[in-house]
Amino acid sequence: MAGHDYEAVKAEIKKIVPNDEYDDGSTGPVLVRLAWHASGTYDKETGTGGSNGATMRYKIESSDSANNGLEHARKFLEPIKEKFPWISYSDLWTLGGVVAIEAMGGPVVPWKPGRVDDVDDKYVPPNGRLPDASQGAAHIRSIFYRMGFNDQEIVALSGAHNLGRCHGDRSGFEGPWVPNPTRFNNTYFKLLLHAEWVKSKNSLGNEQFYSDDGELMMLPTDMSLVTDPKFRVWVEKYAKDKDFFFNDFSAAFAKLIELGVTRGPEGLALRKYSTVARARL
Ligand code: HIF
Repeated sequence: MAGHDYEAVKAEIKKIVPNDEYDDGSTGPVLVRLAWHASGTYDKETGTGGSNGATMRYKIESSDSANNGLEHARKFLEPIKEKFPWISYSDLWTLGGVVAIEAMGGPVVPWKPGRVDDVDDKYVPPNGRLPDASQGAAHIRSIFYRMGFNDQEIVALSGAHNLGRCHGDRSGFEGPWVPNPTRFNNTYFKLLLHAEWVKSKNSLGNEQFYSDDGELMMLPTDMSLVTDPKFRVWVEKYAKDKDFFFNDFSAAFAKLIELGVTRGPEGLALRKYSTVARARL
């Protein structure tokens, strides 16, 4: 929005990414997960959910078990909201993911400001719209097609599991996907194709896949990207060509964080279901 210094906000977010007291020395991965979960509730048929509104501030959505652990990401961003009270949470959470990706060596993801926070919990999307990691390709497709993504975009987005780790107490899964989980590149795709993955129950009784030294993991949903032939084509391309992956990832993540954002003539997001706003469309 005119007059607001988004570069100053980005600089402050960049400063909080390195953090010796948090996971692998970085808040970056959990910031990326917050941006994605804030956006990934979108349903293209009804136009509900998505990043506009920052509805995860409301208990109905923050208490969806898929969002376990994201309170950390929201807390990391809170001092920045206090410093720049004019920025909406919905802009701040999506920008947090974008800045974190770049700070960890990933591509620049186009980001536009202007999202508007909802003022009550009237439009919180129902729980259960985010993916279930214990399932396979059909489930991933039904979740991401609902948001309007195709197979290529689904696989491109999946490269974000190059970042961070699973925490038993948050999701019931354990461990990182790659040896250096705070550096963004295409290692995830290379490992999917070239490491030996063995299915086994983790300490919480959930099935996941382990590398032979037991240090790395893949979720059942991750493995379906190589067992499903249509997904696998893209895994192979992204494993071979990092620049190609970065380009596709950047476009797909930019699309993800725009879900549910209907912009008016000046590019500002329209408040949800405002009859005046909708009549103007
Ligand atoms: Fe994740 N994801 N994700 N994810 N995710 C986890 C962690 C991260 C799925 C499940 C999980 C995407 C898609 C899917 C990140 C980013 C993205 C965890 C572990 C689970 C279980 C949570 C925990 O225990 O802390 C499933 C089933 C997905 C559909 C295939 C996106 C593409 C990969 C959209 C995406 O961007 C990030 C980053 C993390 C790491 C968070 C952390 O705290 O380190």
